[in-house]
Amino acid sequence: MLKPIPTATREQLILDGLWLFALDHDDAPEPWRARLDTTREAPVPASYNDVFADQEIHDHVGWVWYQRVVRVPRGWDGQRIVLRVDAATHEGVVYVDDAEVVRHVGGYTPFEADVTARVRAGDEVRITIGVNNELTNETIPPGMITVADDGRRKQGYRHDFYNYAGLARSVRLYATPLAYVDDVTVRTDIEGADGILRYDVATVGAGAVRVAVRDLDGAIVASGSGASGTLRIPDARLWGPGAGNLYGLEIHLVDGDDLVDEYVLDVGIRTVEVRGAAFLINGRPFSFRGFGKHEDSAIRGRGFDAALMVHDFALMEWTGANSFRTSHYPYAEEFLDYADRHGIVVIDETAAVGLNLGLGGGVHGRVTEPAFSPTMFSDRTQTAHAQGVRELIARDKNHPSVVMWSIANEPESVEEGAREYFVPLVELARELDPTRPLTYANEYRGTFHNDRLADLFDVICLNRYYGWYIDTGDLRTAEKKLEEELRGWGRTFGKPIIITEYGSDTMAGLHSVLTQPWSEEFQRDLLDVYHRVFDRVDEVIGEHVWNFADFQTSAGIIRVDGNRKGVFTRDRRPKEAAHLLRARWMDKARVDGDA
Ligand code: BDP
Repeated sequence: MLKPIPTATREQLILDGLWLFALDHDDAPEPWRARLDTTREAPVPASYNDVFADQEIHDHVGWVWYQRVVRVPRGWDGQRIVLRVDAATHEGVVYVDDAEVVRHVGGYTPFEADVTARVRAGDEVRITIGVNNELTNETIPPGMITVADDGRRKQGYRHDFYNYAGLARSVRLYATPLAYVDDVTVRTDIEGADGILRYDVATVGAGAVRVAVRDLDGAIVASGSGASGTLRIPDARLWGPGAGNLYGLEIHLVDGDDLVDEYVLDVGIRTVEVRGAAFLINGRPFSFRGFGKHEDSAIRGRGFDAALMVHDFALMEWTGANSFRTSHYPYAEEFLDYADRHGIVVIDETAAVGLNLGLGGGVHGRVTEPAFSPTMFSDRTQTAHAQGVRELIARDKNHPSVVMWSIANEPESVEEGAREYFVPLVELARELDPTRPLTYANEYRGTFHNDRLADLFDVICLNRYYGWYIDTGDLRTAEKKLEEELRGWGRTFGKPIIITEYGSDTMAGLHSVLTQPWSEEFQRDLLDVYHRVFDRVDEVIGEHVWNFADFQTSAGIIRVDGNRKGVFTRDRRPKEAAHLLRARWMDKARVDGDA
C-alpha cells in the first residue's frame, strides 16, 4: 500500500489539527449525520486518553467520534480523491457526510477509501471518524472486556503497555489522476559493484509504465519500461547500517508522451541473508545493538510527533545503537522513512502481543488452560493475525531499513496448539515476502528443550529477565543461567540469536552502593553482566535492551506510573545505564563501522 506523497501529478491535504470529539452515547445514535453535539476538541494525531483531565474519557471502552469539516481543494476537479487514515486504534469507521465509506480493524496499519463520488472540488464535506478501542479474543492484540457491578465496562489485556486509543497518526485527503499507480514492490540484489533492482508496478486504468532510477544528485542512473522488470545500477551506492544511501525510483504511467501519473519511491540497494549463525547485510555479518521501543510519551500517548521521533533517534545515535525493534506493533511510517534515510536497521513487528496465558506484564503465572483453543485464541484470532501480517508486509515491504519481520511477541510456544497456530502464519509471511528473514520473540518458558516454534524461524529472538523476574537481585545466578541457556540455544539450533529484551525496572534517582533492584546502579550492573555473557557466546549476534524509555502501562501493583525499564526516563533523560551502553556500543560502532 503506497504512502500518499505529493508528486508532479498528486497532491495531498494532511488533516492534522483539532477535531470535534465525543464519546459514543446511546442518546446520539448516528452522530455522523450532523455536527457532533459537543464543544470538546481533540488533537490529531494523538491518543485521546491523557489529553483531557477526565477519568471517563481516559477509561472509556467503546466508540469515540472525531469530526471535522474540510474544504476539498478546488483544483482537484476531475481527480480521484482518496481519504486515508494512517491508523485508528483499534477499529475505525469513516463517514463522508452521511455515507459510510470504509471500516477497518487493526489499530496500527493504514486504510483508505476512494471518495471521488462523494465530494466535489471546492466544496466542504463533513468527515466523521469513529474509533473503537475494544480488544477481545478475536482481535490482535487480544484482550477481554468485563462489566463491573455498577455497569462500567472495563478493558483487560495481556500486554504490558497502556491501551492508548484514537487517531494517533495523520488523516489525509489526497488526489491522484483517474488512471494511477496503485502499488509497487521492489526487491534488490548486488552483482559485483552493480545494484540490481527488480520492480513490479500495479496500475489502475489505461497507460504504459516507464521507470527511472535517480541518484541523490538527480542524475538518472538506470531506466526501463513495462510494469515489471529488472534494472541495473552500475557502481551502486549500497544501503547499509550507518549508510542511508537511497535512490529515487520514479514510476511514470504514460499515455504516449503524456504523463498520466507519477509516484516516486525511495529505494535502498541491499541484501539480507541468514547463513549459519550469521545475519548478513550486503554479505557482511551484522550485529544488532539497540532497543525495544514504544510509541509512547506524556499527554499524547502513542500520538506521532516528529520532534519526539527525531529526539529518540538522536538519543539512540548518542548511545551508539544501530537498530531497534518496533515492539509491539507497526510504528508510524515516518519512523521507517527516517530509518531508511539514516541507515538504521529495523526489526518490524506485528501487533500480535499477549497470545499467552502464562504471562502478565512479564510476571509468570500458572497456566490453567490452553492458549490456542476454540474458546481462547481460535481460528478467528488467527485470521485477524494473518490480516495483521498481510497489512504489515503490504505497508512496509519496500523499506530497506526493515531487515526482518517479527510476527509475534512472546506467544505461548510450548503447548502443542502453538505450532498448528503458527505454521500457516509463517507460510503466509514467507509467501508474501520470500526475501526477509522471519522471527518471533520468545519468552522464558519456551526453552531450547521444549519450544515448539523456533525451528520454523530464521533467527532466534529471546526476551530474558534473569536477575529481574527470575532470581531477582542475584546477578551471579543470572550470569550462570543466562550463559547455560544461550549456549543451549546455540548448540541446538545453530541459528543467530538476538536478545530482543533484557533489563530491569529502575526508578530514576534511586541510588545504592549495594546490589539493590530498582536502583540505577542495579540496572547498569545487570546490563553489564548480560553483555559479558553475550560476548562469550558466538551465536549471539544482537542485543536490544528493554526498553529505550519508561512507558505507560495499565495500572497494576508491579508498575509505578508505568514500566520503568527505560534506559531513558519517559521524558528522555538518561539513567546511569545509558552511559554504560554508550561506552560499549560506541566502541563496537567504531569496530563495525556502522554508527
Ligand atoms: C516482556 C514483554 C514486554 C514487557 C516486559 C516487562 O515482551 O512487553 O514490557 O516483559 O515485563 O514480557 O518489562
